[in-house]
Amino acid sequence: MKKIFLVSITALFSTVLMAQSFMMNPYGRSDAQLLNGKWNAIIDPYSKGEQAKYYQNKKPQSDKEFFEYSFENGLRLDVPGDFNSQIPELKYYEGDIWYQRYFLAKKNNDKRAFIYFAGVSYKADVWLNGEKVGTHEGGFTPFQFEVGSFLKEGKNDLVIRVNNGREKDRIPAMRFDWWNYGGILRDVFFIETPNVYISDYKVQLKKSHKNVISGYVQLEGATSAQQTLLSIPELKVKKEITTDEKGFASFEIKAKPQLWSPNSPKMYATTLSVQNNKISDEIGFRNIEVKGTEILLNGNSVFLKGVNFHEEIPQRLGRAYSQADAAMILEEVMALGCNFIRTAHYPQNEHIVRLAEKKGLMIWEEIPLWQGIGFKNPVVLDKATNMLKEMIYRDKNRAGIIIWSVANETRPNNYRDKVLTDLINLARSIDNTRLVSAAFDNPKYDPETSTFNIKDDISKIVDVIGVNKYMGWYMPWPIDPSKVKWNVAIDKPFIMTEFGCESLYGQSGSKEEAHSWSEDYQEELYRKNLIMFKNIPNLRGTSPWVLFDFRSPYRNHPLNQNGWNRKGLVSDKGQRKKAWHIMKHYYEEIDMINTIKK
Ligand code: GCB
Repeated sequence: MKKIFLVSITALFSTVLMAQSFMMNPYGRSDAQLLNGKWNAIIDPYSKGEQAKYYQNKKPQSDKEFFEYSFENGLRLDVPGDFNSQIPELKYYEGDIWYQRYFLAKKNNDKRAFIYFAGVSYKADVWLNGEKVGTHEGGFTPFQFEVGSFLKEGKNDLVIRVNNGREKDRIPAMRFDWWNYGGILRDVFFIETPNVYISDYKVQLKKSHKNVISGYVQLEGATSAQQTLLSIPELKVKKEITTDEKGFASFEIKAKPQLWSPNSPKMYATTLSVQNNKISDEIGFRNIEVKGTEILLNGNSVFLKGVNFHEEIPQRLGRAYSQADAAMILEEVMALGCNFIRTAHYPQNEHIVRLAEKKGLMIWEEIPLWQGIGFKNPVVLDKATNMLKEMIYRDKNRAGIIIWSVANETRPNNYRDKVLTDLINLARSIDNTRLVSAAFDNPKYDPETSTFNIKDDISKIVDVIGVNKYMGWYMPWPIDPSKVKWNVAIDKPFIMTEFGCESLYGQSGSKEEAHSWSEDYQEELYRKNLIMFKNIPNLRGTSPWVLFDFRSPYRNHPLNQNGWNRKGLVSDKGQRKKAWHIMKHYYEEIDMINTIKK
């Protein structure tokens, strides 16, 4: 039997605890009941519903009464799922949609009750039995409301107004290159817990250690010390943790887990329990660090063989929301030979993140601070802060996540620099076990030296730099690709987080003419970029833009785009383009070189 002993459960743990806006891991709670299915819906383009009190869901009670709305016998929408792709009339709809459903519950004073939403885009107002229970802004992270005091014995009436409009102080803001589907995008749960329950926990390897599991547990509702049991049977960990009167305890435990890595994505069944509340998870243990220009996974240098994708199933036209959707996307990722994904441009659903981790994919996760953000407006910092906290809060137990990214292609100025600096510091203060990054499109080419350089203070404070550069597309090749040099963040790891070009599946044309929109041009562009990559001394990863063609009202060429971004390596119908094979071969070569090095 392995000898496991407790190092300390005192305040060794320095992580800043965040204000809790939702409980960890509804998928691992036996007391969580899904409220998925068909919901009634009302389309409300003039936002009339609040004034007309749709949330009261009234029906005429007398001869004189009538209401100019009804949730019955009208539109029915699937939850989870975006509303835009469910009926043709909603294809480009931006505005309010009201959702309603009933669910059965028991009034029980020994229990606490919550409605938990895994993701609603973009803003949600929630009423239960005619009473407002709360509001949440931000389309890609979970939130919950405690509803015990609103609950009725028997039939309960749940109403949600969802608004997916674009506004200047929203994130993302007015214009961006994807279709931002609206609706109750992800799972909805009704969760009943005991009065004292586990709201949050972190169980990960201690930074730079291979045999110390460290973390914390946070109970809700505790007013006195409690015994919480952390159990990882395969590691013979069975640890009693005593929480303080605020329900908190940090811990460190000696253990020798087999480390998680792409070649061996080992996960351990883990449970936490207090009194009659229990939560199960599967947890991997790994270290991720930067040393000079190397990214070290468990002390070994890794090259990130990546790809970007949106949370979208192009063949079905709509947001990805299920385990089956995650399997479809990630099967295509694995086929390309990847060990890394960038979940562009926002936290994608937990099914994707969890399955990616199981498949051994390292993950770059980011918040949707995408160009054109209203950095001047102080509320934007508050909103971004909240999104970053919620993202890290949700995924801090995922060994697969190695990088938190705070922004994509934002331009330097004092307002933006202040916001990004605050976010980077925040990410580090919440979680010191991962790397912090951002994607930059502003390295500039100097024709005199044939070299790319960057002038951006934010590039100096990230752990790893991500660069999006569309050589051969938005920027014509200034000279032969083999002669283009890079001198960008030369002291740290560099990931080419985006490169690529448009091409319509099946279209043949000149490999030298961008306007051929052909697979041939795309294939040649990939070849040339891979040649140029040899001149990036600190290159530690690549992530082409993008795995699948995706929907985007930004893209209006009538023949070749028609509302689609065509930079996919795979078409919207799932067919692989010629450039896919170039990338696949590149990743195979990297594997071969690594095998020889060993
Ligand atoms: C970018 C953006 C990405 C776009 C892409 C493009 O730089 O980060 O969101 O979709 O370029 O296709 O232009």
